[in-house]
Amino acid sequence: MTAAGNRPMIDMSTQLGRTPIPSPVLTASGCAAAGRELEPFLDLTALGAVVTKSVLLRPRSGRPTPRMAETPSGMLNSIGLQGPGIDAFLATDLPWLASRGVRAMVSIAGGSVEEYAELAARLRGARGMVALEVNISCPNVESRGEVFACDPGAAAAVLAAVCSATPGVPVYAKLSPDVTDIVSIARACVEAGADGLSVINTLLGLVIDTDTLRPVLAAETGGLSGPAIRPVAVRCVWQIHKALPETPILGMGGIMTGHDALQFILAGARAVSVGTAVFGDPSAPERVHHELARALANKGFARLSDAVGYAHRAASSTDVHQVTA
Ligand code: RRO
Repeated sequence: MTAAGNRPMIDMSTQLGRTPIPSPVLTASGCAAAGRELEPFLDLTALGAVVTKSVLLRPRSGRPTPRMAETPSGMLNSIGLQGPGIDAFLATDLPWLASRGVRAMVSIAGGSVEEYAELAARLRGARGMVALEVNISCPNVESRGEVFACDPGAAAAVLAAVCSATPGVPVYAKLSPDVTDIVSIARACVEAGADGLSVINTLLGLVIDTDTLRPVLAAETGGLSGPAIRPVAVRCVWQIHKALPETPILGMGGIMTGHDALQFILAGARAVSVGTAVFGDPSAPERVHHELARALANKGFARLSDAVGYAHRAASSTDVHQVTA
């Protein structure tokens, strides 16, 4: 393996849908607003894309505080879709990303199929947007009935509406792990027109304070993220890639290092999002890119694409990738 300076020469390019991106590492929705707060810490243009906090039609203040709690190897949030709404997003956040040449994967969320469709229509042709992530899996909504990702029919209705409103833009459906059969939801989204799948959102959790004898979060339940959920996320990517090998997957859930990212790639993801890690290390997405390149080189891969889904192959005694450099 050749190396430039300390950096291995690995082809790290990949795609969002059919759109080429130079790095498989993206930010994760919800962990850095529209990306501006990460600018002092890393080169945002070198990332695959910045995935923005889910935007709604109208501004929203979110759920009451406290709305974050530490958990073993993770954290629980009940932000509740706080954000400026689509008008401010289109006037301020997206132009800021576009002016700096940062690729934006725009995350949208709504309370009805019509709201999702309207958001998609508002975003049609927006400068700087390279893909849409349709968040149908936020756990912090008023009722579980609003979690479209828990029902194949509801998930498909949202994806069909969004895809017909934004022709030509790769559309990813963000799935929830809190279902019995994630493959059936994934399949419904793809059959409805989704170009790819974001796997996974947070898991619904609860922490109780043993001093106050009450839930720590004002909203009671919240979404669990961080390394604690990584094996669940890798399992979901694995199951979906096995059933739908041609469908691009953006994997996420507790990625802290390049080796964590490599697990997702080997399970079948073509790209990954780094989320909770940025709270402790805002440069984590850039670091994970370089660590992933090194981990791939150490296993003898010349291209990221050769490693996608590799763990599904039967092991062989002549397997060059078993050699650690
Ligand atoms: O805003 C949130 O509370 C939130 C969202 Br939209 C989501 O998709 N996942 C999450 O854990 N929190």
